[in-house]
Amino acid sequence: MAKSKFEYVRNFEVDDTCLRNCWIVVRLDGRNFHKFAEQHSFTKPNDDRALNLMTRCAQAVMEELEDIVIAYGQSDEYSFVFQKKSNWFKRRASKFMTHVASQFASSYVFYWKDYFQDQTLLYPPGFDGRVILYPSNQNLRDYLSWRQADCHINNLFNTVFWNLVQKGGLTTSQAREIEGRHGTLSGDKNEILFSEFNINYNNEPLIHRKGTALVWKKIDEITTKTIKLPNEEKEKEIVVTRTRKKVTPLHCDLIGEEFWEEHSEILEDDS
Ligand code: DGT
Ligand code: MG
Ligand code: MG
Ligand code: MG
Repeated sequence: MAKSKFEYVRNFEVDDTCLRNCWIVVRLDGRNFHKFAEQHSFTKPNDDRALNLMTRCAQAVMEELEDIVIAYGQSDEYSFVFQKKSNWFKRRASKFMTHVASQFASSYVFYWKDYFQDQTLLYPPGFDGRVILYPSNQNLRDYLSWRQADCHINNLFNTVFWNLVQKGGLTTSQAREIEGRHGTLSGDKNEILFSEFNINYNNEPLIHRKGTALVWKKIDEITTKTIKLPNEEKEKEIVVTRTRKKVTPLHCDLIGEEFWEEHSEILEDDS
């Protein structure tokens, strides 16, 4: 086909191909969720409806898009890790970022009512996205460890803070003052929870302490099928086992070795 004289404008598009052999991570984060959580009456410090909705959206992203090997989420954020050999959309960063963000955001609205039966969605939420490339397995593990450590630090802080307010009857500024006095030492925060509220932090729900990792798990799907053999009169029932891959949520430690030994397939292709 003959080219129009306008065709040259295409040359203004820039190349944003992700470097080969690197893990491609897309992280989304809710836009102004401080306000969104207030307006939709999220429970403090953790709203399980909101956390489970985030995970439902991440599951949709993993199932709809190609090549995601693991996702990790906490608070209003989710990270998606694409295979280092992925050639999806010729590794164009903008394609990865925009497909993840739009699929996630539309899922958030689509599945809202399944998690918030008594709370209408008051306005359309938005999510920002970024792409980060990690050249080594260690870098990728450190990235996920960083996000999980962030989950832990924030959750410990928030658990102390909201116990001081909700059960201790302190004002938010008094609670902030006490947390400030104890600095960032987690031992001190554990101590406040135990001595003041008889809470052992280690018994708090794993989903709040560890966040949520989504991985592919092989499951055997057993069904029965009715077949008719050519030489036989009667139909026959046979059992068929099919192995399918299913997205599965886990609330476990990602920092130590155990997870990576148990799920060695995630990092396996290290060439
Ligand atoms: P941004 O990301 O710069 O647009 O601003 P925010 O407000 O989204 O800030 P961010 O992402 O650093 O912090 C997440 C906010 O979301 C934080 O203020 C608390 C809120 N949030 C997340 N999960 C929950 C929850 O389960 N319960 C409540 N009450 N709030 C939550
Ligand atoms: Mg942000
Ligand atoms: Mg946010
Ligand atoms: Mg956030």
